Amino acid sequence: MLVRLFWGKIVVKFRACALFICLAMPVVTQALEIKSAYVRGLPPNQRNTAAFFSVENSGTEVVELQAGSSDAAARLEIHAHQHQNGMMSMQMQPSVRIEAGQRIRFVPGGYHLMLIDLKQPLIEGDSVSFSLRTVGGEELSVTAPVISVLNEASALNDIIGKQP
Ligand SMILES: [Cu+2]
Repeated sequence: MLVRLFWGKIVVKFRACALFICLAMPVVTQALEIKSAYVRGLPPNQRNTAAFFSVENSGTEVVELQAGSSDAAARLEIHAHQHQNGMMSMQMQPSVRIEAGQRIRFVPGGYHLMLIDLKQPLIEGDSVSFSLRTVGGEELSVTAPVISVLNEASALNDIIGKQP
């Protein structure tokens, strides 16, 4: 697994099988790219928060993305927002399916990665590491800045606004 780290941007590429054990088969390379990740900073009495980012599958196969873990929180869950009977609620998703070539945005009101039972308050300027997994067993490590909910407009715009 090859991990390249840029400013706030993680690229993880992995090969489905090693060359030497499958010379007779095409080498399948899958790639997930996580961009513009940030973690929402909330007042210190809040025990939970969320991480937002965009994730693109530039590979040729479907990837099922799952929550991993973080040193900053007791556990991580992927949630979706749902409207039901005029109420908005969050529902845990065991995984999120990302088709080949598809980009999914984790944004407020949509999919988001919940950091549940924070070990300490997250303050703007901190950075938080967390992981995501694929059903195939690959792990993606992400380090994201904490941005206060009061200042998140431009970070959110990076996820929503500037990408095709
Ligand atoms: Cu949630």
